[in-house]
Amino acid sequence: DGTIWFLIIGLTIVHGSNWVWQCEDGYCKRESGQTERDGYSALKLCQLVCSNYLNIWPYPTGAVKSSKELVNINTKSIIFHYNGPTETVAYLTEITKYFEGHLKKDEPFSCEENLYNLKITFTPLCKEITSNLETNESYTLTLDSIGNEVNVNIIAPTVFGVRHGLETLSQILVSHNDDGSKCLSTLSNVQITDQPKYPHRGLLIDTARNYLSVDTIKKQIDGMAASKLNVLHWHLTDSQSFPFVSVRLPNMTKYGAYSSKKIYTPENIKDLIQYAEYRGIRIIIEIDGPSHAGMGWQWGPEAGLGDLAVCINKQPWRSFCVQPPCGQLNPVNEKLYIILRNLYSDITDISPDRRMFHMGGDEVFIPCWNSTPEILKHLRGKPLNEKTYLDLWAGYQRKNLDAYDTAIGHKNTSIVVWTSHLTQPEFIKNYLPNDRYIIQTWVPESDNDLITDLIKLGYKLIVSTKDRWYLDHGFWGTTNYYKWKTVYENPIYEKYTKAILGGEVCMWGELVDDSNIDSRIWPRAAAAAERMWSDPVTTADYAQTRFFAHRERLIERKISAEAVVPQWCAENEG
Ligand code: CP6
Repeated sequence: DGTIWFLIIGLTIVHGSNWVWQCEDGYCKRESGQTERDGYSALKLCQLVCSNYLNIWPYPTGAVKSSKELVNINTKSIIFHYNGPTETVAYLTEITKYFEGHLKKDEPFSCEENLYNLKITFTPLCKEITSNLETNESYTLTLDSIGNEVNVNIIAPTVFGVRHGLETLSQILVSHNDDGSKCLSTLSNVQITDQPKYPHRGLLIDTARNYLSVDTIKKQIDGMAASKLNVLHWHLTDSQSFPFVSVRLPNMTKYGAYSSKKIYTPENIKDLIQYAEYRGIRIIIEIDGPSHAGMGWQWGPEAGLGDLAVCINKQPWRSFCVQPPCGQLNPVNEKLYIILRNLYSDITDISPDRRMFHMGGDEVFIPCWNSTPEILKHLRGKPLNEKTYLDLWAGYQRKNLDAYDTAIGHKNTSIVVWTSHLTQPEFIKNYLPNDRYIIQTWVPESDNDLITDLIKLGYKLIVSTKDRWYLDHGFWGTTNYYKWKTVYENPIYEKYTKAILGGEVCMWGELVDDSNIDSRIWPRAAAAAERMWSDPVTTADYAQTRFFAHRERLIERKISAEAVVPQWCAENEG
């Protein structure tokens, strides 16, 4: 017995052997009087027909048009056509591989009737295969059914747009098996135009508080790709550990890594950069300093270089840093800048063409420097006030930037720093040129003024609203039904100007490692992804049906996204 589709104008009913869903006002409901509870997977199919945005997450910003008619795909007959510059073929071949993985063809489809062959044509117009802030990520997707063929055309300026289009396609190909025969279905006609509102849509991971395996990082990249996030901000080092293997400075991991296995070699990092690029994601590395640096930096004296970092493991910075051991780089040791240059040369060897680099700059604790004899000696004759320490810090930052530019051989990299004392509006313009620096804000939502002041001063911003987009906060607070809504409703659109490049949700690593990071990040990071891609004017309530479906999609892709409601709600409120 196959599945029968009833199509009535204005009311769509999706029928299987034991279940009936009907679409009313954009929502799928169980047909009244039905007592059989089984049939959850068919809900997806009803929602594809019923939901305004075809259950796509994040929802497209351009037109979405579709028929209400479902067709079944012959999974044994999926063909790809590459219709663009030869430089793009390798990239496109790679994206088709994981697209086919998402279809789970290894679990055989038993659907046999009225099968359509699927032909997918990719047309990227440009040959570039690396992305940056200017990359055009738009695409158009058209799907038509003719005879026994479903023809999909994805046309885009870049392979990155094509990839987004293929991601969208994978979201409107729904596999379901409630009536005993597993089918892959889609709509008979679809037209979508789409492009993101913000060019920088990021997730921060922190591999210094707790080590994350390469596979765990790849899993986060998979979740990002599913949600059209495009920047992985890798907070690679911090006070607690230094897992980055510097070829020029092997002491960094010898002293800094948690173990000889908890490290990232240049090969690991190159592999991750490539893996991410094939998923539309650029990796931005952060080496935090002058604060948030401790373990890994202890070997200066023994090498005759003096103290590279100070205050390591000292009171009262133990309590300030929440966890020991702490430390700060020693700005008055000129050898420090040679070490930094070598570190940057290693990073350049790994990724020579990167356009953005993160230098941290957060949470410098003046009393650390203010109690270090070597630094006090250096400042002799100057008043020991805030201005003097900010000048010292700014001097560090200037030499740090020089070290970086020397290592990479040009001055074209955009440098990101966190908001800090140094980025206060009254100081920043003297210290950080706005054509070199991008500021990442982590102030709470209530601190609008800082954001508008920085924009007035000509800075470009990345927004990480602390009380909404710090994913560890949701954990410190109570678990509740609104966790994802808090993330979703971050109103960055209210401040939308060309100065806001986008944002990042942050997964600080103190309380996560391989064992629990998936569920701490997902599906909430996807809520932020829709904010940054679509910038919806509607509240989370309007998105929840699709959000629950996206969470299921992440689970299907083996990302352990946490439950956001009882299944009952997904069945009855959606
Ligand atoms: N680590 C680093 C952190 C934080 C920052 N930088 C942080 C600070 C306050 C909160 C959460 C995280 N753990 N390097 C600040 C940017 Cl509430």
